[in-house]
Amino acid sequence: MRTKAFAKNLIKICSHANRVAISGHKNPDYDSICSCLAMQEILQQQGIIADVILEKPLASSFAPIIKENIFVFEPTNEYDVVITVDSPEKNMLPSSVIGLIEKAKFTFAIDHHKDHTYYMQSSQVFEGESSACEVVFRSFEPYFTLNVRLSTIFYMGIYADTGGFVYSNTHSSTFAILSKLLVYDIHPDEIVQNYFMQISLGAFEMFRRAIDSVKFYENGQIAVSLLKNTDFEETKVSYTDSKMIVDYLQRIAGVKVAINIFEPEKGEFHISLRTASPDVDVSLIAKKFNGGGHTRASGLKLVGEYNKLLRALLNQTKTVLGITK
Ligand SMILES: [Mn+2]
Repeated sequence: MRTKAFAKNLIKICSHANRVAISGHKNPDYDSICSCLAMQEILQQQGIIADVILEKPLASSFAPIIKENIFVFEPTNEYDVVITVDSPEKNMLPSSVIGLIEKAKFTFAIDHHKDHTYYMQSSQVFEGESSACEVVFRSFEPYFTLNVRLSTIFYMGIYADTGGFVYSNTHSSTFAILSKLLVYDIHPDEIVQNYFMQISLGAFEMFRRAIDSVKFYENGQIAVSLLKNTDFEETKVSYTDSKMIVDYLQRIAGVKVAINIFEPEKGEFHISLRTASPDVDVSLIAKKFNGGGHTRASGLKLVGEYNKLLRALLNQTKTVLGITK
């Protein structure tokens, strides 16, 4: 349900607040960062100063939209209002933000995840919408004036979460927003080349290693890649820069589930699940292990012995695929 009251109420409460904090999820992606920055700019247009809280400085790939922003990394102030974006669960937030929520008078969540857990006092969740950026755009449209920077922010968030406007979460409403953004001189070709296509040499080295690691199961229906802790130690490449493999294996004909495993810290496994099959829901695999996400793209974290957890992952994947034997 689209509620205009949410935006009106949020603006009203923020305009009476001393301090407003905005946060996305840990290990932020473009949609998370961009929806934070969009909220910050929208509030600023309403005469409200808000801080965007981050766990740690961002990778340089976020450069075009962050240079004029000051993030708060270790909040020492208390905030009377906390707004979260793109975060379906409280435990996905930076720990400092969880502390801020406990002390805040008013708390709001803006999200598009279908497994949103309604952990804030007031929530605006449009399930299945392309991105948190789209939810922000639709909810707050009466309260902002687009400009080059805000249009760039929305474009980058929506581009990222729709895989370049092709995932099943891309609706006519998404293109309706894009047509409004492209009125401004935002150079989508340069944004896409410089921030989504171009990769560092380190990212390429990790992609090469990940490709080399791929194993197939169940007659090629399941593909598994693994970047081990030794790969991270040898290359010194960050986890964020090692994820190029994530959207790749689902492209192989016959592959129904791509399981991409990363071990940035010894014994701690970050797992990204992808599918391009319309009849497969990878969030059902992630949920089994307390992970979450979307039908086509989900993630989870596991700690333990690799062979054991791989077996558990494969078993649950087979169940989701309806493979009984
Ligand atoms: Mn998102």
